[in-house]
Amino acid sequence: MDTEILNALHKFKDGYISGEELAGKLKVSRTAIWNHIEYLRGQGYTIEAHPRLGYRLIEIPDRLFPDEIQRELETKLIGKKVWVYEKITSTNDVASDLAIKGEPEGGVVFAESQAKGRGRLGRSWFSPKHKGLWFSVILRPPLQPVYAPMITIASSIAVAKAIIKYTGQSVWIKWPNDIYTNDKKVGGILTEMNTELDTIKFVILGIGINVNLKVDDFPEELRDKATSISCSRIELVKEILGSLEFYYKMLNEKRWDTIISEWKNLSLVLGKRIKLAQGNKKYEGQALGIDQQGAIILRQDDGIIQRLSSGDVECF
Ligand code: BTX
Repeated sequence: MDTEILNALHKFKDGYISGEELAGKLKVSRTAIWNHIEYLRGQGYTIEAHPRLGYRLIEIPDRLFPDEIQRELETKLIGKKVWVYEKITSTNDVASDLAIKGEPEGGVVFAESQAKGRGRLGRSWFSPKHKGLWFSVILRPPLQPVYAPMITIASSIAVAKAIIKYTGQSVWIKWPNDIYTNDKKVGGILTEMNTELDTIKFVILGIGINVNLKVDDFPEELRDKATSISCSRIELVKEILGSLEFYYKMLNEKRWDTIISEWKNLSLVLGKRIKLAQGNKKYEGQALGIDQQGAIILRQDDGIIQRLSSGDVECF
């Protein structure tokens, strides 16, 4: 019922819809409509009630309500089913449990905050309440596990492009999984995979983007290196889900050349001198590009070409 009332309010957003019309459409009393309007107001919706004209939706709250995420969402797969939690450990864990239970691909788990949001190698990911997009997508790509790093690459392009399109800001990808703007990290991707023999059973694509955080909201140790974008989370997430679907299709069609060339246009490291750390191992040289399995190609000063599939990069 609340969904139907919301749909009607959205439809008549530029004008009013009378209580009588709403009651007629939904076959309930005007008092019932009023009660639902009050409930929606309690949820944070600003709804004007005019004695003669009826109701008008003024503003939606900054909350990741499934109704708002899915409204006019132009995807066929990603986000057709969503779960939204106020607080959970990590969206990757919850999405993984769902995938193990057989949930098909395309489902997305969102959290308004994460108690144990994580990055690569067990690092923690700061995920404060209502100040970002913390979500995980269940995917079942028909690819061999060696191509899994390409899922991170394609998704980083999808996220970067969606942010550029929606905010107009310059956004870059720092290989392999970070999203940068203004020389600081604004988001990251954590791709976790469950395999069987030589096939991927499922992938959990975890995405974290800082939205509407102020400098002081970050813990001290992140202030110099992290940043945030300011925009409507709901609108941005719809843009991202659409973009993810587009690049996921490209990935499943193995259009590696297109993915690599799009990555090059957005890369923060391409052509630069970089230091790459892989645990205790350190490499240094010029980043020449990535290959079809998402590995970075590095030319060392001694001329040796290294192909590295993971690591932390520092640019000069
Ligand atoms: P990463 O290993 O590349 O980066 C982790 C590092 O980033 C941390 O050690 C810290 O220095 C820094 N950092 C932590 N939180 C933030 C933040 N909010 N903004 C900027 N820098 C930060 C990056 O891993 C992958 C992150 C994926 C996060 C998503 S959120 C939804 C999903 N669930 C989950 O638990 N993780 C993913």
